[in-house]
Amino acid sequence: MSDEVLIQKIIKLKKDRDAVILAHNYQIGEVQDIADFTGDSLGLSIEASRTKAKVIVFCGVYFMAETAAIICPDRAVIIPDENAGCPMANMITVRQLRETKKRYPEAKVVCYVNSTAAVKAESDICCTSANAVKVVNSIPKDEQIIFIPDKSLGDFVSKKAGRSMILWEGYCPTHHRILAQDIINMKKENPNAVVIVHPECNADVVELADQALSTSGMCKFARESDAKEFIIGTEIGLLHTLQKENPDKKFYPASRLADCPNMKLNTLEKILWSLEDMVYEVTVPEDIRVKAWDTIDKMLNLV
Ligand code: CIZ
Ligand code: SF4
Repeated sequence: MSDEVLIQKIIKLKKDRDAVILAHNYQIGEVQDIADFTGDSLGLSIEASRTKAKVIVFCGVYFMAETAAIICPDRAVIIPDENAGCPMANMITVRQLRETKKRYPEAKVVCYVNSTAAVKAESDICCTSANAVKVVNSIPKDEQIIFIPDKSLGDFVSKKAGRSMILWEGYCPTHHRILAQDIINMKKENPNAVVIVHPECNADVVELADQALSTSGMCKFARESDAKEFIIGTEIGLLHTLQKENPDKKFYPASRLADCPNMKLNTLEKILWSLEDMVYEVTVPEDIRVKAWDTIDKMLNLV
């Protein structure tokens, strides 16, 4: 089936099913182009809660679809490929978190949105890469913080907020593929380009950048900046969004190896199949959903 036929079939079925398609900024271009909304994981879930559609097709990784299921309990949330997990989110289990909390009973747990619903339910407050510094600053200075699961974002926030935290040893394998030497080489080749990287990158990469921003922050920065060229240190799917939104500017990937295989599991064919068969439905048990919602809601009240 050609892409054109696939697209027409998806558009028709989307209407019949009363569905909305959400695509994360790291999805392949064709998937982003067919989506009703593109954005970061939290922005997409909030967008979903505002639409009246009965079905949410979440093109992203599993924790993102879970976040939509937590925020929109009255809709059916489906993910085109149920194997699209996030290795970083899976680097901490509920049992490990409970053990850690026992060792530091007074500490507050700040969990990055890249975490499972069950881990969110065991945490005090959620954060995204766009609001992590604000969330951490909202906790009184004399209180200890356990930051999970991303040690790189944790280290970045710890430096920005000027306080030490207990960091879980998780990381994003895709962002860690971007090396400091890549930034040095790219800067030499493109001396006029502004370097923007994601705080999930290693600290030595972040140190060489002009800006360290979330994906939504990168989109805003690129839109508002007078610069014409940018070196982008994040998952390469974002280049599609940036180029589409700023056709007169140039975007270079810091490393072409920053390609998340999990994000790339969703394809046009799988979107069509998921709408045909209403698979794979993502549900969160109600007791976990309520607790995880509370963790997310505390963040939303702050920002
Ligand atoms: O929250 C998201 O969508 C992620 C994983 C990254 C970002 O910076 O937007
Ligand atoms: Fe997880 Fe990294 Fe892939 Fe995002 S890019 S889904 S954090 S592995």
